[in-house]
Amino acid sequence: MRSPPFSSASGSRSLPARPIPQGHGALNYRKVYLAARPSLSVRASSITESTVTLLDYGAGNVRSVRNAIRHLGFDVKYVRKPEDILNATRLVFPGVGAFASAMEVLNHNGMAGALCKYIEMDRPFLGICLGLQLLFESSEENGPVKGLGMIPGMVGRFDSSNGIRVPHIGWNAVQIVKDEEILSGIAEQHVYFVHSYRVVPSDVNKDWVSSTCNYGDSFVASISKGNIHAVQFHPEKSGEVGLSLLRNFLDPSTAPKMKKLANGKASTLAKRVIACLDVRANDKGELVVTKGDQYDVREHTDGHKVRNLGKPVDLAGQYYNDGADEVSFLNITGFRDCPLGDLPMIQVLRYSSEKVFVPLTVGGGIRDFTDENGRYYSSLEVAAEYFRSGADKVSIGSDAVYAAEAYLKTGVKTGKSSIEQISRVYGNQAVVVSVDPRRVYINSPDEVEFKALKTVTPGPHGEQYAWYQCTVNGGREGRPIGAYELSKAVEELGAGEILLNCIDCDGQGQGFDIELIKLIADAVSIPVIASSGAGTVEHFSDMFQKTSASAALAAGIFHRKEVPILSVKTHLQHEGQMDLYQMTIEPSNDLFNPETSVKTKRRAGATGRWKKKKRKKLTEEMSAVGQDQIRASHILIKQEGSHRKSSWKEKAIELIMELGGKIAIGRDLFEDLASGHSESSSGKHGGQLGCLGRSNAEALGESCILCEGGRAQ
Ligand code: 1PR
Repeated sequence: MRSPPFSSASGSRSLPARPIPQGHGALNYRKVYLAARPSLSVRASSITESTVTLLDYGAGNVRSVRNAIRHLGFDVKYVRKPEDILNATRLVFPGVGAFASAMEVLNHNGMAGALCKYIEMDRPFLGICLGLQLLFESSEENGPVKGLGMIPGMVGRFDSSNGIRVPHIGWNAVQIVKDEEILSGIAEQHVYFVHSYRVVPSDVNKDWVSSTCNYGDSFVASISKGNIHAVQFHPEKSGEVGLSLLRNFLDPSTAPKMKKLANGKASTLAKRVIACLDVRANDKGELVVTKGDQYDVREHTDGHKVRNLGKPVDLAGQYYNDGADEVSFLNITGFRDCPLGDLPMIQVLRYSSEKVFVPLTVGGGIRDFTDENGRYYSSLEVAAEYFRSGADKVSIGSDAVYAAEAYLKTGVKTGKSSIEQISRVYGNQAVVVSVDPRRVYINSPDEVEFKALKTVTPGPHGEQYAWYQCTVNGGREGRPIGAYELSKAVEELGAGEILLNCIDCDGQGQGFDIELIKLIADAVSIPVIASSGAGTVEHFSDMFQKTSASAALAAGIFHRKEVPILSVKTHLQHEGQMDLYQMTIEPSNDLFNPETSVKTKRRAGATGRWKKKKRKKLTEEMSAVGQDQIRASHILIKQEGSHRKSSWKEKAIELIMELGGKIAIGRDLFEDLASGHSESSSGKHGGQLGCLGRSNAEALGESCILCEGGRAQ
């Protein structure tokens, strides 16, 4: 086995209901969006212009940020010494890990001084996550600890006593409080946050605060002054919205003018929909995505081969395009293989992180181990390699069970368990514990020392109670600990999130185990991801209605293409469980430029008179009211009746996106597009109300223009 190259300690804090579902069938929103953007790398006229300096101070992985910058057409140069900071023309600082250790490294290698000097000179700077927090005077995290002191104020912990789950993980909307071009296109959009500490807006920092977000109470989502910008969220993990912010920073000449300050309403943290890829080597040794029934991944016929549902990198990319809020890889035989010998898995992560701009979690085999050459690796080193390869979070299965058992036995936190080691360096938001429980029926709760519940689905012999036994090694071995006890213990040890599977429900498509999810979600104050058993969109809404889980994960229905991710999100939105679905696309100035490229002209010409007319109209409207006021409904409604086929709607959306309008679409259209039956809506409304009926428009909230009789009101 070739030993992987390790560095001391590295990893990522960068982590991402993503309101950017993709069209199914003919329309690919992301493709349209990207096609409409000019190539930034071509525009950059010199090496200096196209080079971005990235401050990786050695404490973790900045691969996701690097990938996002490269995806936008820029080159990345890493800071190796303090002078590199001073020589930078644009500096991106994706802070990684805990506040104290970051400051220690920055002070030790002289980067702190160089950073302060660079910022004082008002040179282009973008801090991300901890890169925002470090600019403040101090942080409560393991402290107080002194920060760079560039902005007055202290970084404090979210207060979980008011009922919120900490860390704040997931997609939340920002409210703009200061007109900054870098924020064009992100007002009221959901972006991905993952953090336990935050800055509260106050009189002392009000000159700096450019946007806020709401979680429990209001906190600073971004700061801006002159050329100095920093964001608490992760643009590199916030899909297209995040990429547009990065683009605004990297090439301000393309940033659209912000014509209207959109204060926006406070949003709530959206429920996440996660696609999971169980990965293992098949009998030929190729790494494939597989899927089990109650953890049995072999065909029942055909020589009992490992089921092969596709290639990991392709599927991860597809689920990103389909609107997944996160993608998880579980290396399901990691428990028996040497995890770092599994270089294909590391390659899968590397390639996936180049095209997936939402958080990637990887699990399987995260534990201390000794390889065949006698070399010992700590679980921290294993995790570090995963982080370095593009993972945003690691998920620990079997090893977390052993750690919880030991902790419950002795009551002592040794600091040596994988959960403790990894959370200490990377923060607890980077550590997920994956629980694989099996339901055990009993007649009385006194039969076991573990938490049991009275079940609504009695056992095969009429048993009225059940407890959930944790297992290790892919469900092969039951352990003397319940899922309830385990979850509480791992929270205390430093886990930031629980991925709650259920062996009985896995692959059955009969719905989530609501009793189990409620039991665990009520027991802990960290986010819980409900997993196993999803078969219909109603299973998701039912689970979210009945439990306080923060996210839902599914595998089989997505792999088998029975239910697209977009349909799940549409349904959740319909049920009021997801914030308004909308897309904001930055305008492509090229469309208005007399020097428009031949390619664009041809595209414009090809769509005929209709499109030309609408472009003219939209151009006028855009200059009159600002690009964020343009809605698809204007076009959609007016075209109703004259076109019977779905393609006109798709063209309309495509056009809006090219022109940079914000799209708020009615539920009918949304569902039609999701299911690929968009002509049905014209029939439904007889060409009168179009696809944006009043009630649907109202349901979509303020940002929707109501349409009646072909007129926008
Ligand atoms: O113990 O740290 O090496 O981690 C191993 C990881 O691999 C654990 O997270 C464990 O859950 C997972 N795993 C091990 N064996 C299997 C198996 O299926 N034989 N997969 C397995 C677990 C469960 C979910 C699945 C959902 C949704 N898969 O991740 O994706 O149940 O499925 P559905 O929507 O089709 O019902 P370690």
